[in-house]
Amino acid sequence: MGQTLDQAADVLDPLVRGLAGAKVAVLGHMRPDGDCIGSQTALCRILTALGADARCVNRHRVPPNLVAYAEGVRYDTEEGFARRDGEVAVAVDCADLSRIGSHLTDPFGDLAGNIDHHVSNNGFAKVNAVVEDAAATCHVLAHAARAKGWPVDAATAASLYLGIVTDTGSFRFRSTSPEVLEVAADLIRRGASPSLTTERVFESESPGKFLLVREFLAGMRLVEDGRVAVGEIPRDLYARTGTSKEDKEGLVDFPRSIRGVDIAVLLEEGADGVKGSLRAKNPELRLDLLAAKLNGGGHRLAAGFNCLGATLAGDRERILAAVVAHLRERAPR
Ligand SMILES: [Mn+2]
Repeated sequence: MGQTLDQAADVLDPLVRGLAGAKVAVLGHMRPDGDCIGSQTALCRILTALGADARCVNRHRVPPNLVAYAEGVRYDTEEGFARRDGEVAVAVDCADLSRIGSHLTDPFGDLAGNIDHHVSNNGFAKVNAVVEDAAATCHVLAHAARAKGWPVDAATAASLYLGIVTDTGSFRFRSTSPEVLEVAADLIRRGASPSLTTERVFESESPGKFLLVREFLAGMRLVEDGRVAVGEIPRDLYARTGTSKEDKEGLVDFPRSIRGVDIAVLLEEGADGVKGSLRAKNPELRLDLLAAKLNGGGHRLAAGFNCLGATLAGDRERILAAVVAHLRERAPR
């Protein structure tokens, strides 16, 4: 799957306009991030403005620092979820159906749409708009909105801007192209606020987050001659610091930011296993392929995996060995 932004807009325009009058569930991935919430709420508003009866549905709630972006939009979680009569579903920012959860996807059968930018997306819906080169799913949507004249009010612009800011690391990552900045400029003209976004998203941390970061940094270590940096979230850390999984956002940037580190690894231990986040600066390292070896997927520079039944004590060395072997294979020194 690989479309350009223009091709995606051409495919999306008849889908989005064709949903006027229909009941639509805009599905996002579990544990939603800024791009997921941004694209869910933006598409929901656009569909509503075009005459659809749309709502957002996600396994998990809106993270507290992103609640403002869902204001005025119906957002339902898995609890008590039921498909409405005749309702169709469109997925945003989901590499595959498992990221949404079968409880939410099964009632729909085939999904009507799939809007995404993950390189591993296999095109699971009837209409697929997957732009691997896009900086964010919100980038795909913002480009289509501009190209096709979809209604974008200030709240929609703020949501689209949110996804672009978070997925580009505040316009720092490789995906930050002139085109991304032009789309972002257009969203600011339509009412998105860079300073308000920063304040809401990056400067609204809980006091517990500070304790979490302190412990996370204390446990960080370098392996493979400093080419791999690893940080861990042991099973009891959230409880000890009064935080939750939602506070994990941004932690992986610490190992990523060290000079000489090729691959940053965040290992999070939960009741059902160890989840991993991978980050790199060189796309040749193909973290999507590394994650696939560990039951995961994602992008070349940012990927994740899930080792079911694993523990940090029992499996960290095995996981790190896989990371190191991949690094040596892709970029020997
Ligand atoms: Mn995304």
